Amino acid sequence: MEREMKFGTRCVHSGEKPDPVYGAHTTPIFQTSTFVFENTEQGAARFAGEEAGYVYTRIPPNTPTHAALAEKVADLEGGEAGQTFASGMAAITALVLGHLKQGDHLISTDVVYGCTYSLFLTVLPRLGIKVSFIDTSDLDKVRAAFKENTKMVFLETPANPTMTVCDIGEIACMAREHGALCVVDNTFSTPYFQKPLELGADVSLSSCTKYIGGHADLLGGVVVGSKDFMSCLAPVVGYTGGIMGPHEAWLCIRGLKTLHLRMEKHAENALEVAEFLESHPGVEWVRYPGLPSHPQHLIAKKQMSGYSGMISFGVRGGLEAGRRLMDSVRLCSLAVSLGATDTLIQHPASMTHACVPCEIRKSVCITDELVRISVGIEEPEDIIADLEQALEKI
Ligand code: LCS
Repeated sequence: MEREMKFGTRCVHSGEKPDPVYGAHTTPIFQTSTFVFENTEQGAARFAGEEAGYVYTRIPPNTPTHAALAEKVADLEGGEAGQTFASGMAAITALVLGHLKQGDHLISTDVVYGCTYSLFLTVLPRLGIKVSFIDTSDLDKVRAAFKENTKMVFLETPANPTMTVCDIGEIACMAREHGALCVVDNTFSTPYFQKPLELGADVSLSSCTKYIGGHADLLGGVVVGSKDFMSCLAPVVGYTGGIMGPHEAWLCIRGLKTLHLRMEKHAENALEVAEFLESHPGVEWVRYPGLPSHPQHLIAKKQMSGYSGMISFGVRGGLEAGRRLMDSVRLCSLAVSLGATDTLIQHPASMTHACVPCEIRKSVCITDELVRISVGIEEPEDIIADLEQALEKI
């Protein structure tokens, strides 16, 4: 049996081979909207799905650049096939529109990225799809939420921005018993630290805008699942058209070549920053899955091989003190998004999760004092020194 290469080697090599025409070592950017057929018979066969090949960039497999990226991410996630999208939200939209229909029921983690929340809260009900937002860290609540028409369970773990962790394996098992698809938003962990499909989920998706691209210079999304599931999703991709640009696909391929190195450094730095914050008298509480004080630390330890670079915390003095902190940082950037080489700090209640109704935010602990930090790959002493001087100003 052929030996499986280690994860870091697969980050560099999976999905890629030298260009068959000119021998270019790196995967070329196929900056084209259409592909030339040899004759009408071939064109018809490609459209009928009787012959594999490229047709038009909106239609999967899009271009060879997209195909290489999809294959690389699918391999890293341990899945059979992947599909790239224009953004994480385009991926989530195609997934729910492709799988759910009027009369279906969706169970979602009650703390998810703000736009995911709004999509589920405002758009799906208009299409006759009912959504239950559940604290998925409580398995009894998840068990009680299933209905006869539950067709999908959508988990975000660790959750944006509270860092709540839920047990993917246990919930995937429940979903299977009820004939529902288990989807995990793996954006915060990446397949380097967490492999939802190996834990039993059916689909793993990520916003490539974050750690996969890794450098805060692109928007993208990706979905990975079985070949059968992805071939059902493919027509919806063509119909909805939220396609990644070829240049972004190429940037993601380049970003992924260092995923293993970046994630190690993000996690190493984040632990140091979390420990610093936890010991600082100006900080009231810290949530980082790698700290023993995290309420689901043991579940995180069971299903993640590392804890990534995201931390949330509350400053003593509440919202006003938090604002002063965020307005005083110098090295860290006051910006939304996450998973960049650079450290980013932001205020979810007024920024990424401002679209979540206030009473719902409060009920799921996205409190006004919560500050979220995406720890970059700078040297940790410098990040800590910046936070220390900003904390002096609160
Ligand atoms: N899933 C998660 C967990 C996210 O954090 C985001 C974006 C998305 C999906 C959507 O991805 P996008 O469409 O932006 O590629 N999260 C953001 C955040 O926390 N700040 O800005 C965007």
